Amino acid sequence: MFSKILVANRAEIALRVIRAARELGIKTVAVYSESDKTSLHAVLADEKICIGPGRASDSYLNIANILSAAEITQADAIHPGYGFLAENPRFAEICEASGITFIGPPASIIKLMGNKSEARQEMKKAKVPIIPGSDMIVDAMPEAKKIAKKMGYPIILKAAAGGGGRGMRIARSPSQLEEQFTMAQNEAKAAFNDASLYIEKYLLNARHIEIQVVADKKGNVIALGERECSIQRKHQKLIEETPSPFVDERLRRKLLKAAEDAAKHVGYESLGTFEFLVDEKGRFYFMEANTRVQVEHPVTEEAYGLDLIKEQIKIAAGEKLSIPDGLRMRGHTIECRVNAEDPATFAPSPGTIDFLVFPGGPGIRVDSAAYQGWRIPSDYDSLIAKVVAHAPKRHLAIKKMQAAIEMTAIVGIKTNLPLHLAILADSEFLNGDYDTQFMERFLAKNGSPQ
Ligand code: MV4
Repeated sequence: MFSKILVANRAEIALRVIRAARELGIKTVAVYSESDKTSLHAVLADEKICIGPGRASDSYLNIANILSAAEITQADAIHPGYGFLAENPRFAEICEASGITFIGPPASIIKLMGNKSEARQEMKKAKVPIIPGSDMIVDAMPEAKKIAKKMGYPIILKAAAGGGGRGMRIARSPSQLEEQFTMAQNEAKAAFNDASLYIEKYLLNARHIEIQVVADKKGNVIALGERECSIQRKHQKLIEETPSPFVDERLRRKLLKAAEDAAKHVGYESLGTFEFLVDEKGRFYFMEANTRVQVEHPVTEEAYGLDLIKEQIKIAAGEKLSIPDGLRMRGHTIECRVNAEDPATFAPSPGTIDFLVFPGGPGIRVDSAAYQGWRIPSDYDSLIAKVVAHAPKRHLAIKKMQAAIEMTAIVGIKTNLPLHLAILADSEFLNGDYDTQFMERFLAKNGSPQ
């Protein structure tokens, strides 16, 4: 087992990794930027080391600084968390070349899944259904039009180097495609330094459902239920739940089998998430695979009574998968992402937390690095807490979450707590009869609750 893990991340996920490492008896090193001097991850790790200025590209994205920190502190493994360098194959490769274990899949798998167009083709080979679309990168308009005409509109242009909804554009007609194509290419070039686009049929009224996979280095793979992730705004998830109100036992078996087949086909190792779109008829299609721990991993942890981060660390150290094969999820689990943002504009609302009370009690979990008196830096994303509720039934989990959100107090900054309360009271949400267009309809109906 490792003796010291460097956590190449910040805030709640850095704390989450530190907690798991402590339980395993492993020492931790926190890296922090100049704007994170008073952040909890820097305070609670066994050692800390400053890796540069607040701006992420100068600190949490600076590979040389992070590797120097690992060498100085003699860490034998690096946990990248999510975001930042978590899905950078070059970083994973350099870690391995320096004799430091990257806690995640091999660089080759990160690279394969990072190209969303190649990942699609690989899944096709594994006989996992993919959304109808182009077999390759589409570089020119005439070809794009030909493919779109054959599939029928609407279509969606996606950046091969993108993912998570970044660099997507919808076209509903040949003239819209004409308008969007070059813009999408330019955007992809600017955002990812790679203009490559692929095309898919745009599926309306679908659900975004993802499957958690855990795989060890010995070829053992287990798929751990679905997470319903259709409640998103601008491709940022707001609420996730399991089981999905839409997924019955038959569909679940098929989704789990597809994710397991996919993972086995590529020789997957570590934690991974396979994202699917599921249409009204229960037909499902692979969208993309994420080779990191997800923000919403606690939903699966509470449903199965597992610690996925401990599992991930043990797998990276070469241990055999220790999750029993027939493990079943229990009850219903919901997560609300609490963001420091202006409810009217959704703009980040950095500042000092003057007063803070988090909820508790049976079935409530809060993953957060926030504390009273903490000044939230403006350099990073606005996630400040994940509130997770677990109960025997969906309606009870919703009630528990409502009570938990009502009993949360965050003073000094603006948050999306009122938005969560409004969604939890929405009839479409309560029925469980929602899809990826939910937030659009919700905001058109209610405006933005404050
Ligand atoms: C789609 C789609 C419909 N058709 N692709 C968003 C996240 C990224 N992983 C892919 N996403 C989507 N891809 C096709 N071919 C719908 C989504 C999508 C979505 C779209 C609009 C508004 C909200 C959404 C929420 C989840 C997924």
